[in-house]
Amino acid sequence: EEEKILNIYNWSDYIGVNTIKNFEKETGYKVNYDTYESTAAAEAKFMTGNMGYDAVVADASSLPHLLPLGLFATLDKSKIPNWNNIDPAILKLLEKHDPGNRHMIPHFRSFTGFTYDRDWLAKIMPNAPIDSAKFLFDPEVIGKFKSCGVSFMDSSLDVFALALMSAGMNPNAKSVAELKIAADMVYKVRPYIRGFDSANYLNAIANRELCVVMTWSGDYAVAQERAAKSGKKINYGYTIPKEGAIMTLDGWLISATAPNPEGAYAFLNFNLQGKIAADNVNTVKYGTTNLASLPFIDKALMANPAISPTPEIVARAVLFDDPPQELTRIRSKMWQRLKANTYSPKQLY
Ligand code: N2P
Repeated sequence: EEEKILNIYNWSDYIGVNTIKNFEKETGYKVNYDTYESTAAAEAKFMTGNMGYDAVVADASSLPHLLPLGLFATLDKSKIPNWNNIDPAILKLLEKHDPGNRHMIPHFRSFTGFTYDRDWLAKIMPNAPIDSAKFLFDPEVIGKFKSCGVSFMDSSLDVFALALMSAGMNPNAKSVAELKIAADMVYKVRPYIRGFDSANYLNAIANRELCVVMTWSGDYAVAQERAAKSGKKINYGYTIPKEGAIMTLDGWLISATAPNPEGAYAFLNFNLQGKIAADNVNTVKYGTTNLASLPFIDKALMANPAISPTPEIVARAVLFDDPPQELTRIRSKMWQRLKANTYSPKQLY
């Protein structure tokens, strides 16, 4: 008998500890599982065309520019009977990026914000504006945390959006001039930022290497759990800024060149079972997109507004627009320069 192989590509730390093992046990598939640590890295892989994966996870807001490239299959929903478990409110939001919900199966929902060490905060600046995105972009404030360690996500989309939001502007930059405002704001606090990373921080926080970390919701709860497991008592807080809540939806796509599309359907339908979707949430601690998962999610996560957002947070949530390619190109250039410390506010980038 031929070996059944399935090739998956997902964000790092973005699935239940036992999900893949359970799928292999139940179906006899052998899963090759690869991970990535930034949307830019994932998109570069997608663009190679024949990437060799069957199912991948992507940021839904990238779909308007990815779908026209024909890289992903139109879903055959007759092969996804558990589709009905998906939260219809999430599907409705997702239609902004994938009209008719024809390509993407939602995985998690997250918010962009920051994690902070409450004890450091109390020592360094007890009256810090901790509920505001200004905390990250006011040099007078964030500068005080330089020595205990500040990191920003390696995601220009998220960082620029938070910067604009903190200035009371629309987080979706609509022009080069708005991008420039955001880039200049990052430039002003650049001396206080130790690194740009969206993956290693889970361990760095738990090791007390950082005290203010731009993260997605849920990550702080994972870091806290890791710290506790290694016997450290760290008291973390998480802020979804009061100025607005940037919400990201991530979901599964089937590659148009999948070596094994049947395997992809089998896995994605498996992943939509309430119990499995809850296992994913209980490990990753991001917001669920699956109604059937609700009864199986840890109570503490259900009660945590960073993970299970209140109606008030959802009401002020903003989704990313897919910016025109030219703006994305300029934003990436600015970002490279900001990271490399070669950005100059006197030039465009
Ligand atoms: C997983 C990061 C998920 C990205 N570690 C949130 N959009």
